[in-house]
Amino acid sequence: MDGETRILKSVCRSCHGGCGALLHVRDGRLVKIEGDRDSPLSHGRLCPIGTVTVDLVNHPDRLKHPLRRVGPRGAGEWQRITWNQALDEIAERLLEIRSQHGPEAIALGTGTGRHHIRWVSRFGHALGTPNWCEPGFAQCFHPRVNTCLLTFGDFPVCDYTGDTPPACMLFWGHNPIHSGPDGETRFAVREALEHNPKLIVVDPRRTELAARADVWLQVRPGADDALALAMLHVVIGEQLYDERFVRECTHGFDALADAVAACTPEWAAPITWVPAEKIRAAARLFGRTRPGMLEWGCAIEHTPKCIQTVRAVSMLPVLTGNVDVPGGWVFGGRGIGRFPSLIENLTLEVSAKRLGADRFKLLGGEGADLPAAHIPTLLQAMREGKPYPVKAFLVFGNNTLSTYANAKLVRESLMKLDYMVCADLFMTPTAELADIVLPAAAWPELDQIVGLPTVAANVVLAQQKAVQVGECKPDEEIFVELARRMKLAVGTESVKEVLDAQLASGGLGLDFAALAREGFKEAPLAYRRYERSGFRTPTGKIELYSTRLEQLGYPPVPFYEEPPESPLSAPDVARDFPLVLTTGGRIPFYFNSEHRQLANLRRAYRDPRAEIHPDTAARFGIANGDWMRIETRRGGIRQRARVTDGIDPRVINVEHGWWFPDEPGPEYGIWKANANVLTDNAPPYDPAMGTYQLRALLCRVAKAEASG
Ligand SMILES: Nc1nc2c(c(=O)[nH]1)N[C@H]1C(S)=C(S)[C@@H](COP(=O)(O)OP(=O)(O)OC[C@H]3O[C@@H](n4cnc5c(=O)[nH]c(N)nc54)[C@H](O)[C@@H]3O)O[C@H]1N2
Ligand SMILES: Nc1nc2c(c(=O)[nH]1)N[C@H]1C(S)=C(S)[C@@H](COP(=O)(O)OP(=O)(O)OC[C@H]3O[C@@H](n4cnc5c(=O)[nH]c(N)nc54)[C@H](O)[C@@H]3O)O[C@H]1N2
Ligand code: SF4
Ligand SMILES: [Mo]
Repeated sequence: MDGETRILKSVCRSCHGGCGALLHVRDGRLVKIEGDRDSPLSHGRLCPIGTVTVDLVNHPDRLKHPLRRVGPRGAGEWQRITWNQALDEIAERLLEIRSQHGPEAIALGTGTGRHHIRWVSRFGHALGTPNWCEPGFAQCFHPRVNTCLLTFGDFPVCDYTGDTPPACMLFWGHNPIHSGPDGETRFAVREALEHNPKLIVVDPRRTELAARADVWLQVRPGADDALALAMLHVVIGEQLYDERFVRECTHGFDALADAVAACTPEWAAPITWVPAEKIRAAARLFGRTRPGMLEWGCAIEHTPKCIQTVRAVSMLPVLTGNVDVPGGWVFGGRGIGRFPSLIENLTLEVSAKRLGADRFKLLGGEGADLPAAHIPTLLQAMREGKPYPVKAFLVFGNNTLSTYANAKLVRESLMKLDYMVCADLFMTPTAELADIVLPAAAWPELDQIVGLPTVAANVVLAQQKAVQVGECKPDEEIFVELARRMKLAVGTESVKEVLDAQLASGGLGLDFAALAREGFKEAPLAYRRYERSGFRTPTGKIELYSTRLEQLGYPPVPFYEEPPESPLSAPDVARDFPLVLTTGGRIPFYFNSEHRQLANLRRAYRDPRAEIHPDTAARFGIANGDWMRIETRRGGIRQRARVTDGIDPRVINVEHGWWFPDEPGPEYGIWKANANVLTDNAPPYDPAMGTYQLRALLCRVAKAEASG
């Protein structure tokens, strides 16, 4: 009715998502958002990004209808077309490329934790290609997930929804106060902090958490493995471990004890830049204060030794018996059910063609939970046609030029494609390289089920369509329509049918319409399930010595290895690039490369900032707020100097995700401040996961002449 306001319960997905949201709709328009106090996860709170959802949805620059390129690729000349024209053309071109070059010549890309992420690989599997990718996959969360599935048989998360708060919290390469990382985690962390637990923070920067920590370990970027091994050395050497839990529930304790025998805090100090007594203090505090939680983040997944670092860090809660106990690490209940990934549609022969699968078995092969292609190998296939040509790339929700390592080489690779499609909310420097651009629906414009893997492991929520904007379509629907037009044998069911089937297999006893009415449903959380059923690993125990990794051909026990471009491993490079670079620490106003269009957020946080110590700044004549040039062997960018003694004089931290939608297209300033001009996608990679170098690199700085 005209003028009447409807309020719909939904779930914010402006980041990975999870915060309960009430969407106010009047005359078919989103007019207000507020936090849903009934939400079991966020209790009515929203972060700055969630708060401006109305501006996001109604932004004048939203893509509102499909576009076809008319000029040369990347020239920024576009013509409006209808959905029918766009979908018919895409279907036809994909069928053509598939029949000429094989289905594996079509690759799909997406972004982190999107509502539609699993639909991207599903559509790929339906059309017969094993090549889909996501820039965080080898570097974000999945290394932790895949490693834990192999060595714990499940993925442990922090117990925030139970009755027992943690007595000790260890934050490792993770700043959830800013990052979430599954939105509502930031609020759960704050609630846990109200109980005044002991705090240990491993971070090269003095974050808000580090500032209030009992022990702050200011680690050299990329030296986390040495630090974790030294802490394990102390926990074992000083018998701070839970003897019963270790004996009954773990496999390979003696092998681990042997591996860390030489890793004394004195050995680790010069490697990690953390004094030995601090390493001891942290290990003792974590060993003696129960229950303890580990909150870990993507910082340990941004170097090529990611899996061994993840393994080493994960053993701290294990040895101290903080697994599957109230207030510790728990295994969430599952209510969301199995997503029909259609992976069974790929024959073994086709799966074996997944780029990188032969080498990186935890990313793309038999050790992977949801196998994905290796990005540097995929880009090489685009550029050089080796090991076989990749001709088409369909990007559903990723700003490839911004978030893939070595952005200049990424552009060169994309320019070699025969056919590129981009679905996004806004025109981006990446979408400008496409043949067809599709207007995607934002989260308040679609139905989905939300069952996040961290805090919300035992909660399933409904995201509901509140409004329609222009001709925007949910990504899920685009896939269904393409599958139908291509006359694929599978993947043609409606979105509603898939959501209902997924809920049915989760066993909560309700379909999507019922979930949407109720808002959310909690599955019961049980502790110490292992006492009845053991762990789902070959030995039935948590594998400190991993039999599965050994079987896959990877080292079964963690060890220390220098990052490839560090002052210790590459002293020749360090002569010209003497500072250690880390990138990407999250800021609360933007999600990766997004939201720079939103005036309210830009007012709060106008420019990119790079952190530098006052001594280093003085050495190069840089003052707080100056534009500073940061260079690596790959290239140079500018960010504004944030001069702070919260960072080591030898370290520089740059923000990632920056481009400037307010500057002229088709580049929108993508080369000015983009952290990934600095990063590297060349080998070496993590041998199991294919991870490349986003952090722990070498750089130099200088004062920049003008803002540019
Ligand atoms: N507001 C907001 N929220 C986000 C995102 C966003 O862009 N904005 N991004 C989302 C995504 S994709 C992810 S993966 C998560 C990431 O969120 P987190 O996992 O919290 O990761 P970061 O904030 O990138 O880095 C965490 C901390 O690691 C530190 N660090 C840097 N290098 C190293 C190192 O070598 N070792 C150690 N131990 N620490 C290091 C940084 O200083 C930073 O404080 O956040 C998600 N949530
Ligand atoms: N140097 C450096 N690089 C990094 C990182 C770092 O720390 N340092 N972090 C890495 C990590 S952990 C990650 S996860 C990746 C993140 O990489 P991505 O998750 O791919 O993030 P973006 O590249 O910002 O792409 C998101 C795009 O999706 C669009 N979008 C938003 N919602 C929708 C939707 O519903 N549908 C569609 N079709 N589009 C939508 C947005 O407008 C935006 O253009 O970046 C990685 N890159
Ligand atoms: S934390 Fe994420 S889910 Fe929560 S309000 Fe912010 S953007 Fe939305
Ligand atoms: Mo990520």
